[in-house]
Amino acid sequence: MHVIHRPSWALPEAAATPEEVFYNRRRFLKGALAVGVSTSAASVLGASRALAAGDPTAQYYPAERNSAFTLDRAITDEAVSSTYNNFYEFGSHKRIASAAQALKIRPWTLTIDGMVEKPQTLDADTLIGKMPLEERLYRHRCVEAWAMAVPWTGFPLSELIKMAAPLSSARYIRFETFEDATVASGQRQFWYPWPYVEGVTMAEGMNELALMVTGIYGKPLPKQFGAPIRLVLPWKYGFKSIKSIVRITFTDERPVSFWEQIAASEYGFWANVNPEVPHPRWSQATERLLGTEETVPTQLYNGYAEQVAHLYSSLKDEPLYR
Ligand SMILES: Nc1nc2c(c(=O)[nH]1)N[C@H]1C(S)=C(S)[C@@H](COP(=O)(O)O)O[C@H]1N2
Ligand SMILES: [Mo]
Repeated sequence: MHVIHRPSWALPEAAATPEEVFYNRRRFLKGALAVGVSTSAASVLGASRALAAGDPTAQYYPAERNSAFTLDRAITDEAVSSTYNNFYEFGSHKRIASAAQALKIRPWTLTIDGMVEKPQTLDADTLIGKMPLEERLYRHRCVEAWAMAVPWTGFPLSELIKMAAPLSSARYIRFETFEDATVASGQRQFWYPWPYVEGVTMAEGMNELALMVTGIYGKPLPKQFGAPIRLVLPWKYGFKSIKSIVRITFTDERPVSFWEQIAASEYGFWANVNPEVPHPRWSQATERLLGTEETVPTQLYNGYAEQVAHLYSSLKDEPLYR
């Protein structure tokens, strides 16, 4: 097989060019608007548009794309990715988008607690307004061997960590999803260990790739993608990228995730993508690109080895790839 030594994320991304042009054009139009009318009139316009949509964060989109993150494949069609989602709170199948609209995302509070100097409870809209939003093109690889590539908008998890000021005793970050069986019918399936929980080490959380996501396709995050705020860890299997977060806890105990509680031998804590380590019930060598007929080889750390492999060099005895 032909081996490309440059990491694939650094390859020029011909396939995404039409999207790039589209976003740049929208930014240009926004700029033109600001020049054409006075600043205050422009901000009033922006505010009223956001108000019309009932979303005070709408004014922040589209955010500037960070060109450091490129792809080796086309961006997945929004119509495909927004109707094929894993979000077990709304059902154990992929067609949960309409059921997820029942989720009430405003007001939404996010609690930061545990081993931190600054425990706090934040309003999600306020947090989003404070953070440096940017757009990044990331691959996403589900453990079920389907994959997509999307433009997420968000801010580095490291910014939130700095804001929380963790104590030196904190070793892990535990994330928890909302729990409300009156809107999320999946949570009436009592055999699942609700709420959905995930976790990372402090070093993983500080890695530049770890992104707190608030938007996608240049817009605020639709509910089925995990509004109003979720985590995205592109080098790990998708189940680590927990949606609709309400609590972030700094701890010295390794969190036991939702899927680890269900089947620890199949879904572990680390869950780094590796084509050579099969899932106990299927191969991870290739992946199916959503919205296409294509199957492509899976890449070590989902193509992000250059940024994350060093995190694991002293952990060789751990089951890093499931
Ligand atoms: N709270 C919560 N987060 C979740 C899930 C879930 O069921 N509940 N599914 C995970 C899985 S398995 C995947 S592949 C991704 C899917 O994200 P997407 O629907 O935005 O593609 O979300 C992850 N985050
Ligand atoms: Mo997944």
